[in-house]
Amino acid sequence: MRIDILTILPRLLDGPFADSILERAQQRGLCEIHLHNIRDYSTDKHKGVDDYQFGGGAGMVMMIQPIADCIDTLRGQRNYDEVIYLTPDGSRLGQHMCNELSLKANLILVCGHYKGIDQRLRDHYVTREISIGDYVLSGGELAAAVLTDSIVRLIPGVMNDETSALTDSFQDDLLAPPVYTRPADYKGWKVPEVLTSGNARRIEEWRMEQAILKTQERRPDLLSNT
Ligand code: 6GU
Repeated sequence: MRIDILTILPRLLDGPFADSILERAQQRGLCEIHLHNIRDYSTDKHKGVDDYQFGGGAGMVMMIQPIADCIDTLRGQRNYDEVIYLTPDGSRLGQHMCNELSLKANLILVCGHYKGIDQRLRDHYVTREISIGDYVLSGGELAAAVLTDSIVRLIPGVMNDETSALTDSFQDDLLAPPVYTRPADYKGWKVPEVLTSGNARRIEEWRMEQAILKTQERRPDLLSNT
């Protein structure tokens, strides 16, 4: 998978992809993440990327030209499955969308700032608009980092234990059950007996029961999804 991220603040995204699972995914050749500074594509004499909005009002709008030229350049090099615009008014990201996007080959992510990007980009270039939740961030970069992490970790071979993505919270519309490690007794706080029983069937049943209980208690909305 290849992900191209368009941003006016590429440094904001240097950190998130340089460590851990995202670093390993790139080292293993399972994904490539390319950052593009939108300003580099500005044909404006001052390298401007934003301007006042038509009709007046506070807040700048990101101009169509630099972003359109950057996308055109990339599209001239390969086919893209989606051009995704990260925006609080997009469809809300969930595990099902992550699963779907993890099967794509080439994605463009566009990060907005200020009042957002010129609507004509959304009408003519963007194929999908995604929000990562009902709150407002100061720009799309952190949302792009969240989206990238959530999909890259699902690419086969990225996670060391191939089955562990399957037992994540949300993967089956259930929250994950409690987990424990050594010691089995810490200052009298004991690990549930079933987990040390060695009885695989009982352990599986206990985990499922705990997942359902936790989901009923914390996120009953997930149970009514199906
Ligand atoms: Cl994708 N962008 C911004 N700026 N804020 C957000 C968001 C995206 N998703 C939730 N809040």
